[in-house]
Amino acid sequence: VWQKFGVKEFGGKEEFQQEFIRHVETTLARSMYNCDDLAAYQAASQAIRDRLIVAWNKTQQKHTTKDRKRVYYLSLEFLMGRAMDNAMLNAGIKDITKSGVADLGFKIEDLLEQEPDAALGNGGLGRLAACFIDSIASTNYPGWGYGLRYQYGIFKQRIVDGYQVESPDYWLTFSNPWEIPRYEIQIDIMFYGYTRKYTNDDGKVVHVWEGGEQVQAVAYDVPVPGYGTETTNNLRLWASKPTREFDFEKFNAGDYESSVRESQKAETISAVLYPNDNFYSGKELRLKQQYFWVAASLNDIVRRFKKTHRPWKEFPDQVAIQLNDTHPTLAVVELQRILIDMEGVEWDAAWNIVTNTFGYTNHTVLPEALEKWPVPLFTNLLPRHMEIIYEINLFFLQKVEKLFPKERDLLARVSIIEESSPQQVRMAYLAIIGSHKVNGVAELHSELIKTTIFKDFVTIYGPDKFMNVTNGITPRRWLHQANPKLSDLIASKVGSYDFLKDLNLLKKIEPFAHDPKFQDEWVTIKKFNKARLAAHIKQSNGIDVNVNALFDVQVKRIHEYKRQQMNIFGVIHRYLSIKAMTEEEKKEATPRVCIFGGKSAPGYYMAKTIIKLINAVSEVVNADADVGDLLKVVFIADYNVSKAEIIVPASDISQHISTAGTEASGTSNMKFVLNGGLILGTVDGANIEITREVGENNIFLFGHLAESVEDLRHKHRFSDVPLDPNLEKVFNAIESGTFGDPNIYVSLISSVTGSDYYLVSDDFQSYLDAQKLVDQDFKNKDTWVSRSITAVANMGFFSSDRAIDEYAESIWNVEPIAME
Ligand code: 26Y
Repeated sequence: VWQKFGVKEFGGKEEFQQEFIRHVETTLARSMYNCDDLAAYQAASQAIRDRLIVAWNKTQQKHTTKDRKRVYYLSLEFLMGRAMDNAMLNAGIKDITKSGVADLGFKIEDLLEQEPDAALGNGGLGRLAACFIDSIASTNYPGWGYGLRYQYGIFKQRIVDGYQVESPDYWLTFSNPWEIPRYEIQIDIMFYGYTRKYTNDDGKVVHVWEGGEQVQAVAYDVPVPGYGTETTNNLRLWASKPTREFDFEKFNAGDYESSVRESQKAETISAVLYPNDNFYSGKELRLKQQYFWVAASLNDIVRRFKKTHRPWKEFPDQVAIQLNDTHPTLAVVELQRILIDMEGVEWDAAWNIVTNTFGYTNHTVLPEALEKWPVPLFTNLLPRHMEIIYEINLFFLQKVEKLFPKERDLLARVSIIEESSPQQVRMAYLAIIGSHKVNGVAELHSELIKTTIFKDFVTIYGPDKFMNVTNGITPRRWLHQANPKLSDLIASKVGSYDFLKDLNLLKKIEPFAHDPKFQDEWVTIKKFNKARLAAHIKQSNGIDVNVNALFDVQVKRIHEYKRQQMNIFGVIHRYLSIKAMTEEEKKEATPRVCIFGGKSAPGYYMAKTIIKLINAVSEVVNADADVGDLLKVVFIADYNVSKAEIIVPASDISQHISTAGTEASGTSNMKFVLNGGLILGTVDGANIEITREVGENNIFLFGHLAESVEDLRHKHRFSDVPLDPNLEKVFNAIESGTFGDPNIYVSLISSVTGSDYYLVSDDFQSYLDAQKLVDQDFKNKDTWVSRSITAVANMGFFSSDRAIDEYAESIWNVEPIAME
């Protein structure tokens, strides 16, 4: 039946089928008799995409005629995952599509599996950008995302002999129906060269930048359909191409090869995503990517603004630009350059426009993740930008000196240029100075940046420039799409699916937390989701897991600060305990399945060692007949958005156990609780706010607090802190060869027995205690399920719609534009 909800204008099932067949026969040039799942996926996508494009066009026209302020979200990463299911659900056409393809002999689930997972991001930051553009569209804000169209997303991970092995993720093998190439939108981008200045006829000093290498940016547009609204926004991704005249001379002179080599070099700019999460490595190509993307995006934004024939001072009334971390900070400099060098705006007026346009979001306090570009590299690649940075810095330091004439060290501390050798450009400082608002991503994190890394800037600007916007997740993908049965059950009590647009309506299920029938249905759905994951594990790892066991999950990038090593040490401790149990004791024990997943940066030795240990433990434990169903250990290879959609709904417990003060927010914590899993976590990031919302009885917290971390680290440095005795037993087991060659784990162990920077030993006992509580509480099924329901009922705050409303209200000053 055609639902009223089909906001993206499908006439109904028959019309969909006609479109589907037309695309098979014409777009794909295939016959319906020779149409496999891949072709069917492509044809169905084309049919859906056509609808999105109609809605996209309407939306863009509307936004242009309304002529109101737009927001641009600049992110080097958009971890979108698959598009088809999301497009159908957001457009309200899943039912007709599903039954439409079924009539033609296809299962929708099989078609969905054909789509490659668009993994143009590393982890939390990239997925946040994807959730945010979903919310911007769903809440009817006029807003675009700008990013890079990497030909290779984050590498694919395989596990060979327990080790991570990377292979390239060429995700564009078959044409991508979810993008619209805009070959007509081509922007010239320059690198290198030199600067000159001269005095023009009016006696004005004019700066020019010329003589460098040129490449072209080509736009690819990805429609972003809002849920339950016709609003369809745009994600514009840039690809690099050689300029049309690339080496015409060489080509004419018959030097084809070097001519082609040059052209290939241009394409490498957008070829590959850097696979580092929370780790800076100063590669020139990365800076090139940043400038390429920023320059193309600003050119586009400025061109759109100029069409309105407004005076420049109105630019910030029409345009808000959000910087997703420091990666797009060059935009600050580029806009200043456009205004003063190209448009003839005076410095001060231009700088006013710049600072009123930008907002900067910080995502980390880890020192190794802060971008600092060496001045020589910077000057060579972007000579004019370096000059402008010096000017920005000069004016800024003059202002600081006036405000604090006696504080000489302050100037060195806040200078954009770090006086190291070579000198470095501190991108975070440039981002702060170039923005009107700076925000952290959870309350604790936003406090920490004010009191630690950006303390001096609070002194200079006052506290109002700094604020918090706690992250959120889109309930469309992370509840409705990933867990349709739970979404349906919730809807049966809420009375509609309105909670997918107003997540606070989840409160309406709280009265049913102790309702036996509701509890039963809740448990049945969890079991179904666990069985779905168990089937996946059986298929990919060949391991049988018991769906009645407690599913304990930690999936996220592998990083020492996230402490997967603590988790696996805990698993070893559990294994040793089981080995020491009597048969009577075994009957009392709670069976567990410990599930891990996540990628390590290819060059991160310690993270790779952690993966190896997890797999080594898995091999030994799963094969040990003494253990049986009491413990299974699983490492799921190639964790990505699509796998998260299967894993997240299946957890009983998920672990978010970073050293306090290191995880800015975390967002998977929100996804797990929204799906009825409880958290075992530290007092860190958004765990704190989740505790406040769901109540402290419905979360398992442990470990030292952020405020003690510095002291503890100090102790490790200046005295001999004894190793936790349980951890010592675990290390003894590893060192005695229980999990294979102990030499592999020497540095992993000594990082703990040595300085223990991440306080694994300090938190270990507290961690084991919390785990014990989890085991006990899981036995009490009634209480467990009521806690699960209560937790979900109180997750409304963590919708990314709420986060976007806060950005819109307090940073962007943009308002929704309703369709119709
Ligand atoms: C310097 C560069 C190579 C770099 C690349 C990626 C630096 C950082 C990152 C990624 C950072 C990241 O993903 N941060 C995470 O952002 C999430 C969304 O705000 C937070 O929830 C999470 O705690 C934080 O680690």
